[in-house]
Amino acid sequence: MAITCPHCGSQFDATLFQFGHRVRCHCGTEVEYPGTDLRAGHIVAQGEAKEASYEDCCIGCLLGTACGDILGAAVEGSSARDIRELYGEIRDFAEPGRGFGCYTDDTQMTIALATSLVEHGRVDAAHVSAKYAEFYEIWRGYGGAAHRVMRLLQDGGDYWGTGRLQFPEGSFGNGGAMRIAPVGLAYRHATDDVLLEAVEDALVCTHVHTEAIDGALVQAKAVALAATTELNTFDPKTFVSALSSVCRTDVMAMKLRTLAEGLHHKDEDVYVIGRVGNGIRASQAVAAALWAFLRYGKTPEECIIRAVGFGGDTDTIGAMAGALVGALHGSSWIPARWYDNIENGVHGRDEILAVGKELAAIDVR
Ligand code: R7I
Ligand code: MG
Ligand code: MG
Repeated sequence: MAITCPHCGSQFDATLFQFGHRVRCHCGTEVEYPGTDLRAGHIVAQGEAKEASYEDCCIGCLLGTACGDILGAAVEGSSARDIRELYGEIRDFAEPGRGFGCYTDDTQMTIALATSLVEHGRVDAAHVSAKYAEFYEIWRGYGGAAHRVMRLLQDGGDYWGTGRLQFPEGSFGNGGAMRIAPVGLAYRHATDDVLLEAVEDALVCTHVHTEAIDGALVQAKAVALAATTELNTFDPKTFVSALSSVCRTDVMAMKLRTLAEGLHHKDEDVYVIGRVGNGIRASQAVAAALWAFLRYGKTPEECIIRAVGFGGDTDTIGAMAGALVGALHGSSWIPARWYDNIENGVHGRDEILAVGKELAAIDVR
């Protein structure tokens, strides 16, 4: 798309609007990003039930990931209390240093995985590992071990070995779960065993620890269920009990039990998050994102805002909660103040939309 400078008439490629909604023309004029007409008239009020097409669920899932990631990135590592005292609620994107509207590793790896699925038709460990390395940008805020792994993969390292470089049993970090949503979409009709194998292959170059795999498996299954659930039949209690049957570790099973009890007793967020955690461990961040979804999934924008408000690994919890509400609701709920400000350069918003569309055609069983 070309954008015209209102002062001198020069034309810009829209990809120049990578980090914000303004660009400076050579004549000195600040040219505003005009937004997009793709979504004109599609903003739906919070809580308004609207069935989305499956294609829109895929787009919503990827864009929801980006929105949660960008919203949470400004306060990653802050406690819920600090967020509350300093900001009240985080409802708008902020400038975290990387650039306004700029996503982090969570979204970057999610788009890489989605792209690999679209190109290969299913998860292929070699293909997807190479794709992560191709998309990798050092300044996106990757976890400690990821940098070394990505550099080794870029230099032709063996993806079967890189997952144990830092820790002998592999990383229990949430870097697998944070990016797994596209697998849930593409394998929505697969058996749990087929889904598990896909999750393991999508994670093998970075996360081989059983907790990291189990967290990602639960998140993938949750996305698959959300994307195939009719909005008006979404029932949090049924949803969490369906997840209990796929998890394979005691730690994840216990967290899911805590969520089910929390729903049953109508527990406060602070109590539930205090029990399941909000940290970098896969089981913690997955449980926290799921709690946001179970508790606030009917109101998607609110769900992401609450997820970020839980504190801790806020970009990741926000990204995973965003993937879940997007899979359930599609994309029409995304407020313009978020949508218009998602970075839109290389691998940016327009590309996310296009990949989401293509992902919808994949149905591995
Ligand atoms: O899991 P990973 O990709 O990190 C994802 C996080 C998200 O919050 C992103 O938003 C980004 O900020 O990073 O990265 P890893 O390096 O695999 O794991 C992250 C961290 O978890 C490590 O740097 C360790 O501090 C910790 N960790 C472990 N510590 C001790 N023993 C992971 N596994 C272990 C372990 O086995
Ligand atoms: Mg991140
Ligand atoms: Mg994070």
